[in-house]
Amino acid sequence: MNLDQNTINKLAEHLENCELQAQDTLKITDEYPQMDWDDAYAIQEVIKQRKIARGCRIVGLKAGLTSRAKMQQMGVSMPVFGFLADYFAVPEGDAVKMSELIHPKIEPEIAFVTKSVLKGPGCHIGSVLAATDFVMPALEIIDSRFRDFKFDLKSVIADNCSSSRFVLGGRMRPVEDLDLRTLGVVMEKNGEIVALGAGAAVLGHPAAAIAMLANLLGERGEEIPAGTLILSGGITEAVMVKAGDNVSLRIQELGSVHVRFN
Ligand code: 0L1
Ligand code: MG
Repeated sequence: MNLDQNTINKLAEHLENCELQAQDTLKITDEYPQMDWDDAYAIQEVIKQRKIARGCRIVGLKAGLTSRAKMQQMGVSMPVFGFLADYFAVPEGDAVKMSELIHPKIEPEIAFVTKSVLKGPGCHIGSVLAATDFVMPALEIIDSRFRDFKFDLKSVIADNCSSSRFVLGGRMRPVEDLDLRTLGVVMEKNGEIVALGAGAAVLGHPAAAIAMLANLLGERGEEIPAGTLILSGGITEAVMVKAGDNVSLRIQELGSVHVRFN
């Protein structure tokens, strides 16, 4: 690690305040070019602990930048991982308040819920499927705190991977009789199709994103407990939203989920 604990705490406080006050900021590697991957995850961890200290519950994990479309959109080359706090959850069909966000985008995802512990190293698609209770459609609303989306991967990780809101809906389906790679995905905004894809867009198989996350946590001696909700990453590019927009996602075999913006 290249940053001391005071700097990590200061950056975590700054980024979290930007999130809570819907204020943008410059990417933090501008001021701290020496920041390394461990520093970035350490800043994210302090943000998580600040939320817990204020009484928030951590309700899940997320993988981000797991599809080629998203990597190309953001000009980056590897997935990132973050956490989901309780107030990120928006009930299906409810409205997201634009006044609480900076410049949100929305993306279609497959959410996993585990039924047994996943612990890396050595996790693979098979171990993830065996540990999965069910999958369901999810819309993730990301809201990078970095001005004009000018960031690099380390700054994104520190910023909890742009996590902001998510919506779950549709059907909870066990994975035994599903091929997640070939499930068709259609996202509509105001009745127009804005994104199309299939599960395989996420690293060849959405469970591969969960395996990567388990292996990354395993390197730190951590595991994914049974009953964990995990967003496996955007299947298509993320789409900008504004007040008045209605977005719906349909995933073959898994049903649909909707959200509004006001
Ligand atoms: O969920 C994600 O794919 C994280 C995206 C992070 C970068 C961005 O804000 O687009
Ligand atoms: Mg995402």
